[in-house]
Amino acid sequence: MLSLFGLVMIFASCGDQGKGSSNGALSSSAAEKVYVAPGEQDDYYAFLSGGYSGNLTVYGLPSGRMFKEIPVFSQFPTTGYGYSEETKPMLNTSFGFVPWDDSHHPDISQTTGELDGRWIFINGNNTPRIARISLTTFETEEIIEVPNSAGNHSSSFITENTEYVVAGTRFSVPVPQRDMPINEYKGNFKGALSFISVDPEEGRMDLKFQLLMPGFNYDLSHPGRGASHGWFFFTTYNTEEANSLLEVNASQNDKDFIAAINWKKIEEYVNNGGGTKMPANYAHNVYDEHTHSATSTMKKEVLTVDPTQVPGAVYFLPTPKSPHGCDVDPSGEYIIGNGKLSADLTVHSFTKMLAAIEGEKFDGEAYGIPILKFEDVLAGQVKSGGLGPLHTEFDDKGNAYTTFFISSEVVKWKLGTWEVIDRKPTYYSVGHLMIPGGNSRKPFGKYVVAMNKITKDRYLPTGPEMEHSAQLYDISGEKMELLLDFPTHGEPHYAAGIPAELLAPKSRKIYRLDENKHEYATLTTGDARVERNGKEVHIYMSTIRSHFTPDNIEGVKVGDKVYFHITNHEQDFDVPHGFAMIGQNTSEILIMPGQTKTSVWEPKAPGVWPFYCTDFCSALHQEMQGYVRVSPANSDIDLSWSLGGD
Ligand code: K7E
Ligand code: CUA
Repeated sequence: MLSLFGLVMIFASCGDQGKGSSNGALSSSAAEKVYVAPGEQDDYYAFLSGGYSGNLTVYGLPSGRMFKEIPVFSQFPTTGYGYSEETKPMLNTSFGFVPWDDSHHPDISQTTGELDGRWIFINGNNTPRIARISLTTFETEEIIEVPNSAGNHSSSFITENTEYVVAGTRFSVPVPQRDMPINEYKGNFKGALSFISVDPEEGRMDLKFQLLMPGFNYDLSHPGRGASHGWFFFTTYNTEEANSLLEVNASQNDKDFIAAINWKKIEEYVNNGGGTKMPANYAHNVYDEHTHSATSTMKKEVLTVDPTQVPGAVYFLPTPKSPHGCDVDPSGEYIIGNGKLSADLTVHSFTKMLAAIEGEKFDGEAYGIPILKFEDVLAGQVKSGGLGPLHTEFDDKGNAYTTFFISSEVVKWKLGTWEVIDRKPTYYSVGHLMIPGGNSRKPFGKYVVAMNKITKDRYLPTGPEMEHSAQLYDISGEKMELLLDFPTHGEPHYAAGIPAELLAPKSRKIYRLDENKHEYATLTTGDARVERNGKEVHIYMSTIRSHFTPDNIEGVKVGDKVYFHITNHEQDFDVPHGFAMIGQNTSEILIMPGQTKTSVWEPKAPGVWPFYCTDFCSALHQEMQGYVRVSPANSDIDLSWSLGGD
């Protein structure tokens, strides 16, 4: 407690934060602002990345209540995602089945720069992947692997009409991968920035081209918007190209760069036949809502672009002190570099950048890419008084909000005048922050959520590790007001928020049974049956409150591979059934109304083995059970099945 107290004192001493503010939601007015009475609903959805959980969690604002965890890159026994036969292909990669990832940055699809609420994208950092999640079903519909990338961190940000979801590499690596000495990194490794096109109707992703940049670390990125639509901005660090002890060796240069990429120019170049096709091997996994099944296809080629071959497409903007966040304001004019080793924020001007390019006023080049002069592109500097700026978001009134990890605070400042308006402490050590629509032309400036890295004394202790803590501030007034703490799951890095009225009315209630195109669907109970195909046994099973059809099965043998293909005949909202078999080397599955899912079981020993429904679906849920008789491998008992003695 003592050291923590010391920490708080340090935070408080480096600014005027905390002055006159209530420390927490102690006042009744703060309580009223977050109170969502029983039966009432929240105003906003907030989607928080799950970090090392690999998933995405859904919260309501202002209550801070968690509604759902959407499995994305990680197996999830709660629904059977990544365990059911239908969803296993979603986690296929060029490295084989990878049932985990580290997800950082969700971003909601946009039309003309405004949230359209169709999909949300999120990156897998560790085994580079981008996922697309439907915001009607809240299911992961597609995952594309990103070749030639490593630590897919400056991802998954979208352009203002969702033309592209962009995925930049954190680590530069040999491209193509090869066996070479690590200390020959400098000048030889490449940083791939991938532009993945998104089909405007279906949302299908396709890796359109990959820009092979110098071997820096590409940390974060954001799209231009409005006048700067057509450009994309990436922060870099380790422009030193150090390969060891980066905490020292990558902090040598006074300035790293923001890379400004004119993707429209490169798109035109590749549409006219530019670029080099390179052999590759990466997975493209697609889940179909009608077959309720995923397929995985290995892609064998990627179109690469050498930036020096497209004059006028790529420039470097010098940016101090190993910048982390790279944020663009709602107008598209200002590009903010959050130099994490600095106290001040650097704001670049898009208009000045264009003028400097026009005037060809360069300050040398790096690997053939022109470097603009710092003074020529600088719009202003925010003398923040804080330490360790990481990320900036925007409201709809011309204000920006920046998080400071070291001084543990959110600082509100004015775009254009760069003056600091307000600052409030966070508890403790904030990473990203999120304003609904804060990465679009149209932010909804009512709340900001700060996502903190360290929790300490904010909650009852739960052993050595605490869930991370988020904090909700009201930003509708001149001064920010801390309203609420709430725990999060995994490690939320970034988040995306959207008004509830844009999503709630179109949320899917059921899957229609008459649209079920699953290969093994059992559409009527009369279709329920068991078939043998060599050592494979396929059980076509249906469910309705409160039984399985069939529920007694005989003739299965040790050494068989048994597939339970279960179709849920319910057509009511929120009535899934579950399925679990004793000793199964996988998880239970939850089958949504109208859906078919498959669970595999390889019986190990003769006996009579029970299965049951895992989801409390009716008063007689506990009666929802059945048996499979398993006979020795050499038995000659025929397959038979029944329900209620029929
Ligand atoms: Cu700052 Cu991965 Cu966006 Cu975490 S990153 S905080
Ligand atoms: Cu079906 Cu419980």
